Amino acid sequence: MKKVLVLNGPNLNLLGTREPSQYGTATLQDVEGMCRAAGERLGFEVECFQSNWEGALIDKIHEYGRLYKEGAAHGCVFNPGAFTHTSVALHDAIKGVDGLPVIECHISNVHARESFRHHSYVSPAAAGIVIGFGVDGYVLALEGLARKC
Ligand code: CA2
Repeated sequence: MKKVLVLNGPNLNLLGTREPSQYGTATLQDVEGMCRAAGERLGFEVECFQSNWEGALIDKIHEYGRLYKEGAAHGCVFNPGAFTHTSVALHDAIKGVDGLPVIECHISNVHARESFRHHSYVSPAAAGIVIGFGVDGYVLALEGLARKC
């Protein structure tokens, strides 16, 4: 069974504990459970990883780039958190793994928020983008990846 990485960036470990009007009440553990259940339905083995460190996210993308080349991974659903708006390094990491489909996912509609959230360094490197569907967006992104088989 091919692997799919559900990757979450900075502060997403706080999901469900604060700002429920923006991000809802589901915790990261709830989201990861939803993703694993969707993976079972779609025929993927879902691995979940969250880090507040940019380099750890980059290392994980590189690992999945290697797995993708070996035919052992199908893609990645990635919520880069605030690094979305700052990180050329994440853009380069996704471009650098060459081929691994990365679906960028945001819980909130970033375009309806502050202007500094309107630009994404990740979007030009992403295979698809899911924005503003709350935590259901992770499942929608996994379904999108399944259709890219
Ligand atoms: O809407 C999204 O998914 C974001 O990626 C979330 C990031 C934000 O910086 C992006 O602009 C949009 C923030 C994640 C922080 O999550 C928290 C959740 C609960 C309490 C505090 C932070």
